[in-house]
Amino acid sequence: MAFTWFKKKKTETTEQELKSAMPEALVKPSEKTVAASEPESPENKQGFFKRLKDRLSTTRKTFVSRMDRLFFGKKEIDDELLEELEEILITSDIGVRTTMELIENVQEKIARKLLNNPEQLKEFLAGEILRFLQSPPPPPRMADQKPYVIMVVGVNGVGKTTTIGKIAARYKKEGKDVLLIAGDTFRAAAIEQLEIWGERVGADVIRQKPGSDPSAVVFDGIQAAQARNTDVVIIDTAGRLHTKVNLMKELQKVHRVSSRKCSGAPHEVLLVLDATTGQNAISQARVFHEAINITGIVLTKLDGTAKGGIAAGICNELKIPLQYIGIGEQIEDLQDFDAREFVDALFTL
Ligand SMILES: Nc1nc2c(ncn2[C@@H]2O[C@H](COP(=O)(O)OP(=O)(O)O)[C@@H](O)[C@H]2O)c(=O)[nH]1
Ligand SMILES: [Mg+2]
Repeated sequence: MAFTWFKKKKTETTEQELKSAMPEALVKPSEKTVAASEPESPENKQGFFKRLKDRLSTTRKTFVSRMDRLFFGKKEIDDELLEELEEILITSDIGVRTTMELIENVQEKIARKLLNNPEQLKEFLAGEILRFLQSPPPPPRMADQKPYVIMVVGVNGVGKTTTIGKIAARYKKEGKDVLLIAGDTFRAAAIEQLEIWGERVGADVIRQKPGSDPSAVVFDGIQAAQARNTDVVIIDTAGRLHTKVNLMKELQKVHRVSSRKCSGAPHEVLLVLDATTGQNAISQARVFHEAINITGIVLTKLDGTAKGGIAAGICNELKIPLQYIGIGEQIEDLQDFDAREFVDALFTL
């Protein structure tokens, strides 16, 4: 879907303003979810976009619709309007730093007479948010690497194991063999949960008993993948240990063991962040990124949260590629992050 928002003519914008000023109950109910097994073919692109839009509806309501209501019927950009705008941006969890940057850019444009009314201001904001979201793209996948090793990290409960299941399902759909490694040995339930996902998607799980050394499980797992000529290996890791220092040391060791066992591995280190935690996600990312080099971020639970603005803060403040977004608990609820689509989904009614 094209990013048509900028090009809307005056008449269309007015219609849109009216629509967004309507009470929420009058707004069309969200579209239905598409079926679980639908492949990401061009014909289904629209279905995927609809689902994204549907799942981002809470963020859209608290962010863009509030902005629309603030701008509705106003002819000028005054200090009061800017103050309210700042509050909307902060409460949408775009982040203090990114909000300040946005407001400063807006003020500069106003001073240079380049922004003269709220309509232009909204266009400018959508463009700036798109610019923030266009963070560096994830490094290209090395298709010739076998096994291709993906390590998944993040604090407890953010959605690591669920994301692993979803990613495994995608690779399986492409016809690849996938092996999962139960590196979260800290909790017995974590191993069982990964096994359930393994069964669901048809991937073997390499595990040892709870409490064993995760690096040993990873060593075994990669060895098994090499022996079986497996295409993709995904490593689950712990999100909590007795201390944060211990956790980081353990992750560094898992990283080291993977690269020793398989040159270039882990080829991807994905950090999973939970959108509902808002600003906390940014501080988590800093801690993990300092300990191990994160290659991509997975932002989960964007469905049902009003804090989706965090995506812009993450991209702008961390400069780590936002690779996937999680928009639900089901297998199909993982999408490649596409900045343009994301802005479209937020700004179009
Ligand atoms: N709504 C929603 N829930 C999610 C998403 N991803 C994961 N979850 C849920 O978050 C909870 C914790 O997930 P889990 O994978 O166990 O997290 P882990 O501790 O990091 O491995 C589970 O109830 C998942 O179903 C998502 O994108 N949207
Ligand atoms: Mg887990």
